[in-house]
Amino acid sequence: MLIRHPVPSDLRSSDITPESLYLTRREWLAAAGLTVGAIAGASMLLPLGADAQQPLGTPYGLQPDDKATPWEDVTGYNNFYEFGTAKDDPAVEAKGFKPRPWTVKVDGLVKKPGDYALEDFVKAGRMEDRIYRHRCVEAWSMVIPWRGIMLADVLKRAEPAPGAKFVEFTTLYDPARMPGQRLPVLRWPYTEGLRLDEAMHPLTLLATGVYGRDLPNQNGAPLRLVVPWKYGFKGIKSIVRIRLTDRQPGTAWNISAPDEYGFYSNVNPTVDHPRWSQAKERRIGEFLRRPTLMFNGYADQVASLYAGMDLRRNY
Ligand SMILES: Nc1nc2c(c(=O)[nH]1)N[C@H]1C(S)=C(S)[C@@H](COP(=O)(O)O)O[C@H]1N2
Ligand SMILES: [Mo]
Repeated sequence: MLIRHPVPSDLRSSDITPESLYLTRREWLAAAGLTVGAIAGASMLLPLGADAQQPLGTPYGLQPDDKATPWEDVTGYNNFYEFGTAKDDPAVEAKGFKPRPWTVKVDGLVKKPGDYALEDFVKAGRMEDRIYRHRCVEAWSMVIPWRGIMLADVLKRAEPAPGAKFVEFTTLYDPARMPGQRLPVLRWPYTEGLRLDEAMHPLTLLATGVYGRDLPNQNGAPLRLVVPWKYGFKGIKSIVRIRLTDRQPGTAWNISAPDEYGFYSNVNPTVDHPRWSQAKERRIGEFLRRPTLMFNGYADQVASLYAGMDLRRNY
């Protein structure tokens, strides 16, 4: 079963490569009797047994040898310091977290601020399944089938005021439910930020699910940001507030180590982290390291946002 999704107009279908979880690209093309052009925009398939196959979503910016990272890794190898600093902590420590009921506040420089129950909040946009590359600043990567809505739709509903230039996101602050917040590892609550044009970009998602299911707690239930051309820490989890501002907001990692983590944090293989190279990455589940791509492979879609900027200074 193949499904087709419409693609935002500024994403060319030639940028989208179909892949399958269980066949190589060549085998899959041969089996389907199709050429690359003919099936651009087709879905990846998740094999659920001999006769049950579920579409994973539309691939965005995937490379020919990219395969969706297995569910076990996507939901078992996480960064979520509110639930511990080891990669296998969040899956265990977040088990009892209750992500509902949940309220999201949209405020700051908007004409229509509001407090929304999650179910109403997501009505701003159309739910989509999209498969994105994910690159962590620690030089590992995954390919993740997200479910979510475009942040642009949420912002349009709020109607940004003329002075709005940035968007600040805030994670829930509740040390009783998020035990990691009792330790001073970061400034709590975790915050993140985007320039308004980055936030409005059609690739920028607010995800509510992964692999066609609601987000597991360890992945940022019930709502988290996904910005596929930036390092993973920009993808703030368990968001309770979205605030528009006229000034660049402080962000958790930039405040904790400004020389190591900048505001932009665009994936850039030519600008190393002070303590390690960013030229290569380890795809979780693979042995050999892969070269890292400029803007994580999304340069055609996003490089124009940074025209004329020195990306070495604005890291
Ligand atoms: N609130 C919050 N959001 C967060 C983090 C965190 O510690 N707290 N970790 C970030 C980092 S470093 C990464 S790589 C991604 C990991 O998302 P994943 O566990 O779903 O792969 O979440 C980001 N969002
Ligand atoms: Mo990360």
